[in-house]
Amino acid sequence: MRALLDCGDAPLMNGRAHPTAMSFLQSPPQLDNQYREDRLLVGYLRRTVPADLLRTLEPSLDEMGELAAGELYRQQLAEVRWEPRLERWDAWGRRIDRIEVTPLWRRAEEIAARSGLVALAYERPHGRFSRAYQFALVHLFTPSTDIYSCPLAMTDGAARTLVDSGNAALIERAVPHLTSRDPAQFWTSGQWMTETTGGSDVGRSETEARRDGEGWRLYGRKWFTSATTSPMALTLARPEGNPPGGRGLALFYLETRGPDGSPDGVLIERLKDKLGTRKVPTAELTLDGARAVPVRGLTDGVRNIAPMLNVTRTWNAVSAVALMRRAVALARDYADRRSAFGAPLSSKPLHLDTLAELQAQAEGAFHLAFRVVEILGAVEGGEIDPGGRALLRLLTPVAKLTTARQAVTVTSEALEAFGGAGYIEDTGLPLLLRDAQVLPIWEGTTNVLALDVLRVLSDEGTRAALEAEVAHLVIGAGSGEPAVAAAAGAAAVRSALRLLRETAESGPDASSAAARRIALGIGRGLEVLLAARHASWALAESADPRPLAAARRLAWSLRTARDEPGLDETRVLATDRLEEPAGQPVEGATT
Ligand code: MFK
Repeated sequence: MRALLDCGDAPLMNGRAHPTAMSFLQSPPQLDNQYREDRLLVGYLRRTVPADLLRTLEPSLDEMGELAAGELYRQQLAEVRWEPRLERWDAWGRRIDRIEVTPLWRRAEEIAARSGLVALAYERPHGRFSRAYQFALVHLFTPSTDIYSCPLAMTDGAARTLVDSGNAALIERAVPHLTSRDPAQFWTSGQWMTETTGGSDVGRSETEARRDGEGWRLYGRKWFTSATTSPMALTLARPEGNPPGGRGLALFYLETRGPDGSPDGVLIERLKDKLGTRKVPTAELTLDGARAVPVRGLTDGVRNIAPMLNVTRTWNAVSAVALMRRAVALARDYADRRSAFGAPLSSKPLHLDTLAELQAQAEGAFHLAFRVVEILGAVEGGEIDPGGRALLRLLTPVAKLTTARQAVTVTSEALEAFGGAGYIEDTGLPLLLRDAQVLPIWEGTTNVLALDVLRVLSDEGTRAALEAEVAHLVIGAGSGEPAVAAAAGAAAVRSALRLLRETAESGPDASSAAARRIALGIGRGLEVLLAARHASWALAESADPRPLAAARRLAWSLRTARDEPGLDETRVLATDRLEEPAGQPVEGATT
């Protein structure tokens, strides 16, 4: 006790040392540079991006990785209890409807603009690789910025929709802001679709568009509007006299504030009290004569907003992957710091098995999401045939629904890897699960997207494009162990297509009841195929066994492969460390 009292900073209580001075304190998990220590992201970029181009991109990836692990992560933890605030009135009774976002959100906007997190997709400085570069940065940025990826996703979607619409006046007015790298000029966009009638059956929307001289004004109520701080939004409304249903809706552009900065017919009623994404200022709005401009004709609003949905669904998939990666990085670091029953968690076979499973799931999801990103980049550059377009249309909802469900499972399990600490708010860990839980819901629930997949698969050309993709990936996986895993992935996709055929014969009810199994079967099968192809490359390139361990584990989880993962490969995947430097390229692998 004397020694404790002598040591300068031991806290004193009534002359006695505070009990915490003597008791055990667990060190919290830490993050290293999120680019440099992301073996999967680095490997993926090395495999897919030309080496000389990657060398020019790496400094910015490295910088984002450093920010994400350092300053932004520290700020995120410091602000864990902060939330946006709505001020509806000023001191003198004027309606102002201002939302104050958190300091981290303000900082995230600036970093996003300067880093070109939206702009890159439109500047296309690296051709078809621009999308992969953009989403690699997004992958690093997302987990440390409290779902600021939400307004960015909608901004990217709005830019795509406006550019595709051919509406020259709106393109000239808004796109330079949406794609600006200057934070003072940069605008984010809202995507206001959901009304009290629901978020899935959008065709029932009640908002009316009324002519006002040469222009239009909107009247109605929007029930969930994400990130309601944006200066503009794309939204749906039914022009007077139009028929019911999605066809009778039109897509409108509006700006949320008048020239003097006051609310322009857009009233914010309240912020939503949500389970997660609590830093995202989601609001209920009344549109009371908001001035709006039709984007593309006065009908077919749902079809016309679809380009936005497809872009935001891609962001959703990348965000799911990014949250999983963060959860696994923290759990893995913690396994080395946390000792129980006399040894670190990282030495316990069952804990390693859990970590390996999380890593494998995150790895499969990464490949699926980034496959969509690759095809999107190629399609936007006009570099791909109609089969590629069909594949993109199919894989976008497949990736969104598959990765979103995985994100909930992986983040939940990762919290458990911290025991009780994972359940305590100011560790910052519960945020991962609560934020992940929105991913299967917004931008179309799992079931709504599964039905979309079913619709797309009714096209023979799309089914042929999927078969071609499977065949291409099987070849890419080469021979040996990667080929065995790839065969399991191919079998899963084909079995989903068989289920589609069989249920179609029994009628529409049977196929729609099976839609989720079909869509997830395709998603999980493709994840294995993509992971197997990457494994084959990694073995050939550097004899790195980790991607193969992930592919084999994913294949095993499809239950089409018979042999269980071995303990050695469990260890290597769980710790994501190679004890020995990589050896010789492995026979049977491809480059
Ligand atoms: C963190 C990253 C992500 C952040 C995002 C954050 C923002 C979140 C905010 C939101 O959640 S905004 C709300 C998102 N809402 C949705 O995603 C709606 C979900 N519901 C659906 O997707 C429904 O299936 C749908 C609204 C499309 C159903 O409406 P309808 O009126 O029954 O439309 P229908 O008949 O299915 O489709 C109309 C046309 O659009 C058809 O073409 P045709 O007119 O030529 O026949 C469809 O083929 C076409 N279409 C539908 N979805 C499409 C599409 N075309 C291309 N791509 C799609 N995805």
